[in-house]
Amino acid sequence: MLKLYHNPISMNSRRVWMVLLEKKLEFDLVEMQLDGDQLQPEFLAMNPLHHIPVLVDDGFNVVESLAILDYLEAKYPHPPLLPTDAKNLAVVRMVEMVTVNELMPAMNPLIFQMMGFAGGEDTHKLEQAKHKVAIVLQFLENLLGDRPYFGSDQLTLGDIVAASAIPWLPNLGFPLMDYQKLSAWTERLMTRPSWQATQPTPKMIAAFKSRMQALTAKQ
Ligand SMILES: N[C@@H](CCC(=O)N[C@@H](CS)C(=O)NCC(=O)O)C(=O)O
Repeated sequence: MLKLYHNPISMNSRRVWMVLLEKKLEFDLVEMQLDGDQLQPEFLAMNPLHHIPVLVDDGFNVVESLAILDYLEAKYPHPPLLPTDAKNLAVVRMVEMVTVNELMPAMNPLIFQMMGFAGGEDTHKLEQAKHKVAIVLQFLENLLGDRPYFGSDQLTLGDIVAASAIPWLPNLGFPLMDYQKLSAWTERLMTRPSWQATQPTPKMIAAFKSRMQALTAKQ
């Protein structure tokens, strides 16, 4: 049985969880609190970098969310979540990489500010972050074009990776109405059972927020 070590608030874990659901695989979820449990020897033995998500498949440990998605796609190819055409595949990979390498790091200071974590009040950093988010959103809007999903008429890994981040943006001061295609795409994603089943509740967000406030205040 597949086992996913995750936390329900983690965007990096959520994309793996969504793919498991989209592929209708059977799996167990192990919820990590990230309050130090990720530093325990049993967890470090699976991932010495102490990050979730970790997927365990029959004794094989896979770390790094994008590597996990590729593993799942290769091992469980139905339904396919990667296009084969060169340009469409490039679009999917661009969305994955730009989300993880550009958008999410830019969202971090905004999340820190929203959550009231220590260090979330650096105005210069916040302005830079907002500028970067706006550039990424316009880039993704153009990349989506008139198709329902990134690089495809069907859901792809690109959509799932972007979906783990973009729907948070209205809470961070980026209403998506300036990006009409992305806004319609977000609505489309939100109707999917895999999105709905993995959406953290306000109670989970509040619990995570107070845990992190306590942790960041200690540092
Ligand atoms: N590049 C990694 C990032 C994973 C990551 O940053 N996970 C965070 C939660 S979202 C984590 O485990 N933080 C706890 C820690 O690093 O100790 C991936 O995509 O899987």
